[in-house]
Amino acid sequence: MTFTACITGATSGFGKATAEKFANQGWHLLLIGRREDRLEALKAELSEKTCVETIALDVRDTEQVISALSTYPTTLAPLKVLVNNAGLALGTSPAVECDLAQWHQMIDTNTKGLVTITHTLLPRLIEFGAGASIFNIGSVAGTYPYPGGNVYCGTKAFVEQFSKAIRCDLLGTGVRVTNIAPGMAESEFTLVRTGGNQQAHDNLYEGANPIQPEDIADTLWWLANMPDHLNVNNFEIMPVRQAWSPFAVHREK
Ligand code: NDP
Ligand code: 8X3
Repeated sequence: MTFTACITGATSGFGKATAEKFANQGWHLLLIGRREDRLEALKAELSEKTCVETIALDVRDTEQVISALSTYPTTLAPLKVLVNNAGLALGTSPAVECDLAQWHQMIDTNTKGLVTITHTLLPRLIEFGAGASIFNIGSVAGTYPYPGGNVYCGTKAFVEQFSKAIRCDLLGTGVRVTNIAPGMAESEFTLVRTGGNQQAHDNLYEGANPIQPEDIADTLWWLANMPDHLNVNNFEIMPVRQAWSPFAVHREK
């Protein structure tokens, strides 16, 4: 039997790698992102292997999300997996120096957008029943705060708690929910966060052997294929070369 995965943020990084992974395994895909040219290029690449539909939209646009997803493409198999991956960090400044518009964009994308997509597609996942999965891409930033993480950390804490809370509501439906919390991963994430600073990107990942998007795609594939009676609540994954620091202490002289 063929299934469909809906992946938000499919134009780059984790989302693109996950689309490729699931397509290689014969799944149908419903791909979402803002950059239409990239969606079309991915569709052209993957359509040789499977059935792909794309929707160019901004997950922050609630009306557009509801309208675009209100009719499910007839070409696609039943929806079994939703990967809520679209998200971003903007800036690394201390809170008082941050741009409020960037804070709002992170909240609107990482939390409000994720909630809108989930609310819109939830009836289809419940209809599928046992074995359906929602994979919410959180972050280690949702658990471990760091300087300059401010609102980004807050949005990812929301993703974790929302994931656990809707599990309570979905009890009895068979639908699974997992918060995936990756650490340092090499994608376009740092370029986006720094406004295109290639040097910052290179410096961050140099010598760190970071997570690659394909690692997350493999993880999601493994989770999607777990026996139906199991739910991984929280999946935290870091590069071996990344760990925690001691608490910072400000000492008065
Ligand atoms: P990328 O920047 O490579 O990918 C982000 C994706 O999100 C893009 O496809 C982008 O597409 C999409 N996106 C961003 N804003 C919107 C929007 N408003 N509407 C629709 N799509 C949007 O980064 P990653 O692959 O690394 O990030 C994927 C997720 O993983 C994010 O939620 C991120 O917070 C999380 N994460 C990343 C880590 C890392 O170190 N890289 C670690 C832990 C978590 P487009 O611009 O075309 O809309
Ligand atoms: C991305 C990982 O550590 O840059 O979510 O916040 S981190």
